[in-house]
Amino acid sequence: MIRDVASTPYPDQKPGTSGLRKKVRVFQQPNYAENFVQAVFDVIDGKDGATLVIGGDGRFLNREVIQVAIRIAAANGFARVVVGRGGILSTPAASNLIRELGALGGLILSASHNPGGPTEDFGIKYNMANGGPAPEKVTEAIHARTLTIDRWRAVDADDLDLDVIGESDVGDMTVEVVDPVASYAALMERLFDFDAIRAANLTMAFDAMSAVTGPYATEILERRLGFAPGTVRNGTPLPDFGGHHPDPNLVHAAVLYETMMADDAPDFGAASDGDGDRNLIIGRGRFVTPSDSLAMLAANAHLAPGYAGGLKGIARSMPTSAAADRVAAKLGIPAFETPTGWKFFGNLLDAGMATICGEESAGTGSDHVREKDGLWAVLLWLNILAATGKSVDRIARDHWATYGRNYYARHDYEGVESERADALMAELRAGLGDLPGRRFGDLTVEAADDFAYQDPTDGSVSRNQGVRVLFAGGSRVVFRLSGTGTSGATLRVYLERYEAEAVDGETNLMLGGITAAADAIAGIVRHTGRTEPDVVT
Ligand code: VG1
Ligand code: CO
Repeated sequence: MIRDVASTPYPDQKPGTSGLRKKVRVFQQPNYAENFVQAVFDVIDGKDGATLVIGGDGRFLNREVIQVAIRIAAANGFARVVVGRGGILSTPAASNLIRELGALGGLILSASHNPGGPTEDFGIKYNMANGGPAPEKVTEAIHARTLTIDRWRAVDADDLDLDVIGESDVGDMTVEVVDPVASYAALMERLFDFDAIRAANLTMAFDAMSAVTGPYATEILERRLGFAPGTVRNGTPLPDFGGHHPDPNLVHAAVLYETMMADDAPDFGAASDGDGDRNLIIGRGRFVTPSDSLAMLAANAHLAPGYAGGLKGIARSMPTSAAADRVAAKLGIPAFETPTGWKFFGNLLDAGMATICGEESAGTGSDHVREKDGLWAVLLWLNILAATGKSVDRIARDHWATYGRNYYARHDYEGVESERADALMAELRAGLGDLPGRRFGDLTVEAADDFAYQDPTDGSVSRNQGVRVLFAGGSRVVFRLSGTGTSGATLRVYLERYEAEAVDGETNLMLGGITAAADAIAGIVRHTGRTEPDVVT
């Protein structure tokens, strides 16, 4: 029944910020997905008799890799695989299922906000028993195993029908196809006051970007909360996301932005990404940056039943603006600064040190699961709007009046030649010691370093997590290379300026001096040949 298939290693199976992401064509090479899945199973303990959750965002190759992973899981000792109907599970719903079922872990098949289709991207990520992405020591062990692997094992079995709810056997293992939405929607009903949201009679537009949140948003927003039919746009998951980038930002969700800036805009607008863990928040006439959203959600979370007891702490990734730190200070709770990527929040959440976490890249979440959660952020915003009776714009203005405003933008330079991007970062790192005291326009460098993080729960240290240049007065610029791209390098430049009083400025104008300083410090034009970023978020 169980077959060992001889194989040879691929040199490029190093997981990045969030799992292994490659072009579909790379994943289609013989043994490529099989090697990686087997390497995961070779590294993790406790498979005998255990449950594994499998699901993905519905992109091209999702179903094929699920069938392969089921056959390999059956040959590696698992007793049970639970898979979402149609192969669908949003990343936060997968995290929730792992936790609810007491599973050993889960395979999440997604390249998240990256485009999908035969010539675009695919990805595989392993999550642990706590429902969160494998920490660095595990992803490093998986990578090491991919470099020595010489076989993968599978049971001989036909493809399963993933579209019918129910159980079947694959070898000695049971596979259960479940409704991907039910237990996630029930969790949301426990956290938020659905009656109050319904009673507030708000209007809304939600763009699911032809990705995984369509079925979740339709069930929760339209069926359970009573928003009008048609509130959810692009609600059917498509293997190529309709040819778009399922990245909820002002560039790729431009249609939603226009809707929300119009005179007849609904009260609230939101979007989510390919795998459902990101969120974009736009009120009528008011875009809220993800860093501000984190701070505003944290400041008001106690208005939702799930957080009525208050927060234990707030964690943000290093490039995320310090707006959330000011909320933590006011609440008298700890603020944590971690490297980019959700895997660094897991230990803080498990230890009960933080309740709400967030990233500037439109990820926010809490200790209800161990992933960021797009719809969770949308529902918390709706709960806050319902509880306060205020508009999004009013909440933002009131927040800035209390805490001051962290003007913020991220400039992405995409598809830069890797050698050029590496040269830029190397030069930057080499020159860090000379920066303190130097002036750029009216900005004076106070400190500069390459961010390193020591996890307060297990003492593990992660180095080289991005270059920070801090200016006197609380402004800063951060430089790092993306760890989720699949071709060339993406340089991310994060710009931030704090103002206690001047909270009504235009972000572009307010960040002009820092943008100029960023180029003077890093030589962006000189190294990349680019005079403008490709994407500004
Ligand atoms: C990006 C974001 C990071 C996020 C990661 C995964 O990583 O910057 O904040 O955690 O994507 O998000 P990078 O290394 O490209 O900057 V998702 O929604 O793509 O799983
Ligand atoms: Co995502």
